[in-house]
Amino acid sequence: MDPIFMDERLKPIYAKVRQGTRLSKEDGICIYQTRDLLGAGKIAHAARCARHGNTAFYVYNQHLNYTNICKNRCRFCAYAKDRQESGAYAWSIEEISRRLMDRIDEPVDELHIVGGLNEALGFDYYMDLLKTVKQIRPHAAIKAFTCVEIDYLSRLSGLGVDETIAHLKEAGLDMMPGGGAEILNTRIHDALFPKKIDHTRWIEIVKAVHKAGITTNATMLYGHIETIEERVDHLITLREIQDETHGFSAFVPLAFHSKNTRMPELPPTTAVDDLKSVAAARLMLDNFDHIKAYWVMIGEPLSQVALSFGADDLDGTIIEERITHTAGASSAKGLTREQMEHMIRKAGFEPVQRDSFYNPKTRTGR
Ligand code: V47
Ligand code: SF4
Repeated sequence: MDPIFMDERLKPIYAKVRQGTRLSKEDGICIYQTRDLLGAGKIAHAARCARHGNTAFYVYNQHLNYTNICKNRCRFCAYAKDRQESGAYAWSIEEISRRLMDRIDEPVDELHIVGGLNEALGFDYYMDLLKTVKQIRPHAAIKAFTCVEIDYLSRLSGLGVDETIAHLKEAGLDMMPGGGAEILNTRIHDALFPKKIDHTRWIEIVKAVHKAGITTNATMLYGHIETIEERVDHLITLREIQDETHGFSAFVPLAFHSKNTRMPELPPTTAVDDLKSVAAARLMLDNFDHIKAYWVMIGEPLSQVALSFGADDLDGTIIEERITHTAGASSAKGLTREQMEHMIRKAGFEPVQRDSFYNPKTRTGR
């Protein structure tokens, strides 16, 4: 039986999704604008279940933010500091080894490594970082650096983008997270992150990374000054890249947190907007397998609900998240495997612990 929609405009969208017809920009805008949140959620849930049934994924991961010193100083970022500011840090390779060794008895499958653009660190530092992490954790995947860092490293090393990626891959880079895209458009770039690479360069780099056989995630930072149309355009741009490269693994909507940023007056995103962002992503990104509800940003309770609005993945255990907590996130800094599984089960789904490439983990050994 077809679901009952309070908003008649959702009926043709549901029909398209059932037939496997691609949604238009207007459909995307409608999903965001509708007052029928549950109707939009039902369509997204149907699309999610068609791909993943009752499964909800999570990964046992550890975040390492090797430096918060960054020359870009994006307006939305609470994490970055200037070198001389109090609280600025850059971890030595020894410090990184220590942090890995501190948790060596835990079954970590993924190391999520990102940092600021710190001009005191040479290209050798990045190579040593990857090699050291691989040596200490040979069986964990290294998910490191955004396209912003790849562009920076290519300039730092004087190597072209392709050669830079090849060196990083050789040193142990397995995949890349989705950060740095923000909203892929010139207006937002110029207003919020003028020193960071723009959307043209981000697209150029992500395509080069995919061509080199490295998969990446994609993100969208929402809830600041962007319009709904700009959000939908962002999703369509990602969909077009995916048609060409098939290199995106998951999409992660990132809810803006304003505390300690240069836009402290902006209110937090609402639960309705967070859920619509998940649903719109699931429905517009018909060529993405995975949509993540990043519990750190939207909180543990809402991420449970998001599993019924199109999300199939809750990201991971994390343990020490810094970027969003510096900007005021009130979620936990990390969760245990038991807590992740409890959250998923209580939301009515079957938890599957995965590796970075969505292969289910068997529970024997590390
Ligand atoms: O690029 C920065 C965002 C990103 C704030 O790929 C902020 O699996 C909210 O990309 N409020 C980094 N967001 C984090 C990221 C990520 C996180 C988890 C999983 C994955 C993945 C990727 O965080 C940045 C920027 O878009 N960010 N400041 C803020 N104040
Ligand atoms: Fe630097 Fe990234 Fe923060 Fe921008 S978002 S200031 S590039 S660390």
